Amino acid sequence: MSLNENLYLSLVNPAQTVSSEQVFLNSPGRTPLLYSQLEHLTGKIHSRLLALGVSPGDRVVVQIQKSNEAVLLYLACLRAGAIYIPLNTAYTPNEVKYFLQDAAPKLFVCEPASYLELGSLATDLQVPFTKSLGDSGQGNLLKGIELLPDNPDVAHRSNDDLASILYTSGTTGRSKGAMLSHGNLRSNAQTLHDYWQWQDGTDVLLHALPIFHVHGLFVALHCAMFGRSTVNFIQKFSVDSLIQHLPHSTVMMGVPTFYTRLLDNLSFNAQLCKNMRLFIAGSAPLLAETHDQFVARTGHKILERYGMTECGMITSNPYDGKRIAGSVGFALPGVSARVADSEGNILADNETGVLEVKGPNVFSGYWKMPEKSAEEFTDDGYFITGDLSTMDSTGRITIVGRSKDLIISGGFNIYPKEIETEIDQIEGVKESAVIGVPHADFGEAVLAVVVAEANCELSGDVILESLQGRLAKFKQPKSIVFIDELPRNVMGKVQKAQLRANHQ
Ligand code: MCA
Ligand code: AMP
Repeated sequence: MSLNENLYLSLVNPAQTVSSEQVFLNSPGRTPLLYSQLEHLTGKIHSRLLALGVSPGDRVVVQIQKSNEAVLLYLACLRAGAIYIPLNTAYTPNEVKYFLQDAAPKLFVCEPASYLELGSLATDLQVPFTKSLGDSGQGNLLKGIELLPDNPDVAHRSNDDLASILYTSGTTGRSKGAMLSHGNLRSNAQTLHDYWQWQDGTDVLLHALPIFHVHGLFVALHCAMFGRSTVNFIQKFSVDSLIQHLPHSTVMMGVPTFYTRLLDNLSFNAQLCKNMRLFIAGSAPLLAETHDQFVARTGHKILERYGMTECGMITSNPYDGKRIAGSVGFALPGVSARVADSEGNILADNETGVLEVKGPNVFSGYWKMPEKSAEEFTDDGYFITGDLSTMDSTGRITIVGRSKDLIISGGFNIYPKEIETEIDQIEGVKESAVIGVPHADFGEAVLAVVVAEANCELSGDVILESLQGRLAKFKQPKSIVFIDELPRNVMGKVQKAQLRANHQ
C-alpha cells in the first residue's frame, strides 16, 4: 500500500537502516552533514518557521545559493507543511518581483548580499517576512538557531497536499507555477530509486547541479535520500571539481553540457570513472555523438532519461537493458504514455505526435491558473507535454522535437516570447523574433532577430545594454542579427522554422 504522509518522513526516515554516522552532504570545505543530524537541525528551523507564523499551506519563496543550509531549509519547509518555491539564483530583482506577487509567500529568503534590495521589494509587495540565509548576514534566518528547541512535530500532509511550486516559463511569456504534491514527489523518487537500482548505503552521488530545479533538487537529492547515499555536494559546477570527485563517487546526474565539457577535457579518462556505477543525463537532448564518445572514452553508456517540471521524470532508458543513444527509453513504471496528433487522436507505432502522460508523478495544475491548467490536460486526464515524439511497438520513446516555442540552453528553459516582449519595448525596435540555434557548449543558444524602425540606428550592443537587469543573464541573446522584415505566413505568423534555417 502506498504511503500517504508528509514527504519529509519518507526522506528523513526511509525504510533502510544505515549507520548513524552515514554522511549525507559532503560539501567541500565544510564539516560533513550526517543523516543522523537531520531530525534535530530541521526541528530547529521548523521552530523558527513557526515563530514567523509559517503554517501548513503557506508559501516560502527562496532565492539562495546551493548550500547545506539551503537543503535543511527545504526539508524544514516540508516538515512544517509549507510550500517550498525555489527561484533561479540568476533572476534579476525585476524577475523576482513577479514571483513574489504571484506566489504571495509568508516568507521570502534571499542571499545576505541582496537582503536590503530584495527585502524592500518584498515589503512593498506586502510579503510579511524577508530573511537571509548566510553566515552572518543581515536578517539571518538562522541567527541564534542553536538556542531554539527542536520542534519534534511533522505537519500532517496527505498525498494531494502541495510540497512545492516550481515556476516554468510560459509560451505567453508569463511564468506558470507547477503545483507539485507530496504524493507526486514521493512516487517519482521511489520509482527512480528502484528503476536505477540504487545501492542503499553504498552509492555516492556526485551532485553539481543547481537546486532550484526538479533535476538537482528532486531527482538527485530525493534518490540519494531514499537510498541513504552520501552526496558529494558541489556548490558550483566546474569540470575540475567533477574530475576531483569522480573517483570517490558511484553515480552522477548531469545535463548534456556536463558531459560535453568533460569530454573536452583531455585529462578526463576511464581511470577517473573506475568506481562509477551509473552516469545519467537529462533536461535536454543528449547527442548520439556525445553518448558514443563517452563510451569510447570511459566504457560507460550514459543512461538518458526524460522529464518535465510538471511531471518529474517520465521515461528512462533501462538500467539493465539497452541504453540507446537518441532515445529516452520507456515510460517509467506507473506512468502511462501515448502519442497523439494535434486533434488528440492516438497515433500508431512510430508516428510522430505530441507525447501525453498520466501517472502519480503528474502535477495537479498551475498555481492560480485554472483555465490554463485545464487546457494542458486531455478530457481523460493525460497531460499534454508539448514534446514531439515517436513510440515504437515495444514502447520505446524518442523525442524528435517540440511543438512549444522553447529553447533549452545548457539545461535551462528559455521561452522566446519573454525575450521578444522585452526587446520589443526597446526604443527603435519595430519587432523581433527569438530562436534557438545549435551551440557546441549549451546545445542551443539564444539568437535574436530584430527589425529596427525605419531610419533608426540600432546595434546589438544597445539591445544587450537595455536588457541588463531586466532578464537573467542566461536568457540574454548570445547573438543578435538585424533584418528588414520578419518572414510571415499568410496568417501573419512569424515563420520561425525559416528563421532557424536562415541563421543556423
Ligand atoms: C550560464 N550561462 C548560460 C547558461 N549557464 N547561458 C546560457 N545557457 C546556460 N545554461 C551564462 C552566464 O550567464 C554567464 O554569462 C556565462 O554563461 C558563464 O556563467 P557561469 O555561471 O560560469 O556558467 P556555468 O557555470 O558554466 O554554467 C553552465 C551550466 C549551468 C553548468 C551548464 O547552466 C547549469 O548548471 N545548467 C543546469 C541547469 C539545470 O539544472 N537544468 C535542469 C532543469 P556571461 O559570461 O555573459 O556573464 S530542467 C528539469 O529539471 C527537468 C525536469 C529535467 O528533465 O531535468
Ligand atoms: P523543464 O520545463 O525545465 O522541466 O524542461 C522540460 C523539457 O525539457 C521537456 O519538455 C523537454 O522538452 C526537455 N527535456 C528534458 N529531458 C529531455 C531529454 N532527455 N531529451 C530531450 N528533451 C528533454
